[in-house]
Amino acid sequence: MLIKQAERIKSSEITPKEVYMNRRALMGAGAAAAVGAMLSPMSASAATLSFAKSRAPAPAPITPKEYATGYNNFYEFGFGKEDPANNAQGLTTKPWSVVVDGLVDKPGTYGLEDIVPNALEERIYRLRCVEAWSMVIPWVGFQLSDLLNRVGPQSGAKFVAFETLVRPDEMPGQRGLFQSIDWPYREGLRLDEAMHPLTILANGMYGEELPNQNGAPLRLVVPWKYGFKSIKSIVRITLTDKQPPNTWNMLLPKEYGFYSNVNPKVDHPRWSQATEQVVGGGLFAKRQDTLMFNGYADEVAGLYAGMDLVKNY
Ligand SMILES: Nc1nc2c(c(=O)[nH]1)N[C@H]1C(S)=C(S)[C@@H](COP(=O)(O)O)O[C@H]1N2
Ligand SMILES: [Mo]
Repeated sequence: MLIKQAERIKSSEITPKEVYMNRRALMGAGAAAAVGAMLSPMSASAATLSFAKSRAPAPAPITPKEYATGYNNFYEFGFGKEDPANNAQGLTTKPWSVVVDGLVDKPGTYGLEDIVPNALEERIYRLRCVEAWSMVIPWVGFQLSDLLNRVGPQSGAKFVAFETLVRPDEMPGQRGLFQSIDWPYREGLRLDEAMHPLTILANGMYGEELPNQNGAPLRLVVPWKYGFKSIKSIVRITLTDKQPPNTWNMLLPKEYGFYSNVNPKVDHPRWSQATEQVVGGGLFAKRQDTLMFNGYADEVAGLYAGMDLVKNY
């Protein structure tokens, strides 16, 4: 695994710490509304989001922003870790709409402004990639349950399926003759996982609008599951009675399951999942132990009571 080295990051990519801290202090002082109602199609690119402080447990330290925005997986923009930051800048994210369909009372094509509520929250979550690296990211967003409750899941709905944009002209990873991935990138959750209060849709991070390489303008974040469950740049959300297909399971079913809960005791067939490399922790940072459900066992273990987590990997 390659870790981006500090000297290779342009200083222009880095938000000076005082600016970031001042902005946070401003928010804390209740000035959030004055900072602006962001994310409207008209908002400036450097918009700041307004949000409430998280009450969720905050793991520390937060990954430096230049790593979280410079070392990414977003295969629509290429397989390399720096490809998304290099290739996603031209993605059109405004306007943006999301199709909500399937077993819901209020299906439709919703503009992003109708999906994102006025009240946003900051959630500082661990992100554990199945490739055994991790970060700690301050997301800005809202509970997926908030949206699902607004559209009204019908009684037969048991799963939620998600799809990413397909746009080969702006997504170079979707071009070319030899495509192993059957686009769109797809993911899914059981309805109770989707309704869990830790499951969010994020439209920002580090107090700002979500960068394209991190899944702008709207991505899922499910902190107790491997990172690939947290699907980016969502254009479709479908309530269904059947377990939906998910991209990595379609590609390599023996290696990647539907559940993909972080589990240090269930190794990937080709590597151990017992430990992880902290990205941005310094070149000589020791690997740290991976925690069951990525440290969120108190909150989510109950969802899997009685399930065999070796079979349901
Ligand atoms: N559409 C889409 N979503 C995706 C991916 C992808 O390739 N395409 N990669 C996943 C993987 S493997 C990880 S680890 C996370 C990385 O999120 P980040 O780049 O914001 O850290 O996004 C996930 N969501
Ligand atoms: Mo990942």
